[in-house]
Amino acid sequence: MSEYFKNIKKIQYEGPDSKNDFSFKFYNPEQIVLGKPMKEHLPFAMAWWHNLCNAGKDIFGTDTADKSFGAVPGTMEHARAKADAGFEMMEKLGIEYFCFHDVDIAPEAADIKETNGRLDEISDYILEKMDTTGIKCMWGTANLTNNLRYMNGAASSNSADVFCFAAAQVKKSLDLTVKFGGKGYVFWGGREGYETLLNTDVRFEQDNVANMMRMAVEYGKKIGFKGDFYIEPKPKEPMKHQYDFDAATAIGFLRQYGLDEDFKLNIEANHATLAGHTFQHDLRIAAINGMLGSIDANQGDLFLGWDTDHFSSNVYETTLCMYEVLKAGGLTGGLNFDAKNRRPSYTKEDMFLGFIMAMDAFALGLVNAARMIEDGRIDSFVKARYESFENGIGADIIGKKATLESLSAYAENLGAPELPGSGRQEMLESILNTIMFG
Ligand code: XUL
Ligand code: CO
Repeated sequence: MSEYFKNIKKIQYEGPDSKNDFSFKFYNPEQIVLGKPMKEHLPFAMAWWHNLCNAGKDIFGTDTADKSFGAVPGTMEHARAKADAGFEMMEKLGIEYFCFHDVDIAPEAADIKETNGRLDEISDYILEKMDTTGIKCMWGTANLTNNLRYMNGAASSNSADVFCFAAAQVKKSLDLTVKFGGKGYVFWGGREGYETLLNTDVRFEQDNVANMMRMAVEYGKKIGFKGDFYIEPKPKEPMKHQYDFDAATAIGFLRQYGLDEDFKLNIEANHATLAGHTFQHDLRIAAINGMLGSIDANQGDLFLGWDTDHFSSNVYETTLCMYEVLKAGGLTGGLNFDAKNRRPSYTKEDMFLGFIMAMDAFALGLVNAARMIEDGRIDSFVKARYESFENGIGADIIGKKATLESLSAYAENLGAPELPGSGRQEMLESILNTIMFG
């Protein structure tokens, strides 16, 4: 087995004064934050698809990066070379998990039986590498978007045969996830949505998406899957409208179909911003509903209307993300870098530099979030803001002792209410800046 990244050694923590680009400035895996090592707060994962498959193609131009890893693309030799390169990178970066789609790890054949044979073969190979390195699987999923047959959706397709193919891929991907001891299984509804309501029965399609998920839960139980199922919300792209629009929509869907006990959410930063929310908003909505399971850690470009999957560099975003994670008591999954280099950053070195930058950005975010919690000013401001509900009429409302009549009588006696108190947004933003840079 050859070494692909020969000129890159294991990436070490050297601190913020280091001028070595191939070192961590802030990610110090053993540093204790709120009582436990940074690496336990930040279970990072490598996304097989972006890191080992995507080579920079866009609709106006071809690949810029060489992801052949010395083999002919589309062959099983290439599949093994990708695994070798991926494990070498994870080891050198100190990344302990990976996430994968079925088609990322072995090339799809024309016949699904043959594809499954290839998946058996490559998963044996990957399992051996997991054993020797200690690297684990965070989550698996099925790619139900690329193949032509999914042009009208997979579980939401108008074709029963296509639904069956999707089911077969979900089954195999769950088998692989269990084989790898994965912590979770993701449903990202890539083409589960519509282009026009003129040809779409939304009720029918949503029922069928839930049908597929219910079957996955049942099959998971049969084969001993102990992890979480996750929905990864996204509002659009590739479809004009996708059914799992955002966290709130996905939670409503799961509750409607009685799937909320078996599913949590995998929140992706760039998907939240495409839905017109902040990353923190979708994390908070998932968290307050007990459904914050895992995170696709990336960043979007707010000037563009599509999923750009940048490596995260925005420390405000990583700080507020880690603030939500810490307050939620952690994740059942982790932080999967569903991120890719920009097209002109096409070298092997760039592959490492993207991860180094993003791992540092999350380390900074973690430290800042811990400081926000230890500082306590933001938390106590929020608590004090609602203190009129702690006793008197407010407590009656919370305790469900009030009625519209009793509240109306109270209001009549009140004269004019006091104004509700300043929101102090600027003061709070200043506190945040002081915590981050003080
Ligand atoms: C697509 C996306 C996917 C999922 C897994 O926008 O985020 O890569 O994370 O299918
Ligand atoms: Co994603």
